[in-house]
Amino acid sequence: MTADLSHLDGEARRILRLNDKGCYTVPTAGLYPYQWNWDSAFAGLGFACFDVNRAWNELETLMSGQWENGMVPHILFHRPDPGYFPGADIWGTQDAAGKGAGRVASSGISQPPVAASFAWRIYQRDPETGADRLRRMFPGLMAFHRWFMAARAESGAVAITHPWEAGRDNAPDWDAAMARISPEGVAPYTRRDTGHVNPRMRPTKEDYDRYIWLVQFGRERGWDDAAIAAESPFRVADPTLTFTLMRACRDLRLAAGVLGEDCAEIDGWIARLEAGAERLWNPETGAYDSYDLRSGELAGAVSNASFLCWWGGLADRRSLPTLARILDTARFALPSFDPAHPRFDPLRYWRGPVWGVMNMMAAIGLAEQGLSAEAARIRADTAGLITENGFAEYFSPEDGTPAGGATFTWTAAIWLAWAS
Ligand code: 9WN
Repeated sequence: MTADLSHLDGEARRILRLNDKGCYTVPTAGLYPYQWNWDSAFAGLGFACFDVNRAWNELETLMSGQWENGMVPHILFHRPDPGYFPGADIWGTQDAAGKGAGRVASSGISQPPVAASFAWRIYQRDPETGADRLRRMFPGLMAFHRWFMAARAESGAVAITHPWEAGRDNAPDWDAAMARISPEGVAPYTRRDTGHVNPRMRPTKEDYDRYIWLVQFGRERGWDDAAIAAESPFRVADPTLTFTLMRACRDLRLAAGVLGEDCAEIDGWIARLEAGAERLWNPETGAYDSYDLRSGELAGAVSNASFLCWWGGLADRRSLPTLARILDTARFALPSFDPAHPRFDPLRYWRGPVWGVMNMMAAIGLAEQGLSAEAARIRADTAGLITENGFAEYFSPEDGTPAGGATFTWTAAIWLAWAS
């Protein structure tokens, strides 16, 4: 007999409403009091399950923060809040080269571009009323992808200029690149995150010193993409950005089809990304990896982003044995880092814990490639983690311990849209 989990649907809707600030949603109150880029797109996907109009509003507010150069920032600081560090004053983007006048205060980097993918899904829920909203959003989404291809995809794969850009802040993927930074000249600062959640579950001080050093580095260059690309010691091609952009381009292409728009430019991006992704293939780990553009080395990191290749649309089975090994080792799939690696840490953020949003993308991609057993396992584990432990930010892959923030928007969203 299947258990009745409908009360969890109600709880998930309640969490989305709780974190709803009117026309945007915060990831969770306290710890993350602003609008984050990919969290917001997931929120839209969740809202689409019961309020399609609100879903479009979410994405429209996100796109309202788009810079003149096409970038959609990773944080929009709609209202100042002392509970989060670093705030708008530290990012100092008001005079940024690519921003344009009169824009909402924001960070100076982006995040995994899932917006087009979820706009497409929201549209599919209600094509009749959605066509108009999709049409109005289409040019902004095109500009966003064009910016990524021009500003971050010089290797074919998509690079991050800051660990926060991958959305996987302290993943071991960046350890070598981060170790090259000596964080001298970082102005004194006080972290706020460790006042909200157990420091054991967060990045270390060594990480934070470098995060802030990189923010200062970008600010000193007026957030000029070319200067940062030329001069920064940190530039790593990343599977999260590469595969989410690849997928978002495919979804944007579908949107272009129904809107009667030309697809040639998008086709060119997809071809470049497919060729570039090969640079991320690591034959030694048998999985997609991160590639340090400064040292020319692969990180040797098997992460949950490694398994976004199918979400990206690649019909590539080379990493299936590695996925099988990970699924055999982890009690709960998918850990964000290989449990067999000495750097695995079941509770420290992106160095081990399970993240529902990554699971959703990995499992949908697997199912689309006909790999239904793996997809079902990841979905069942995600549903079990939420059912047993609530709508936490992330979970231990060893025993399901809920970690990070509670009443988390994107966990509620993926429950409604996929896991339930
Ligand atoms: C920095 C909001 C965000 C997510 C990221 C996650 C975490 C921020 C932080 O929270 O990052 O952007 O301060 O820790 O790593 O993926 O978008 O939920």
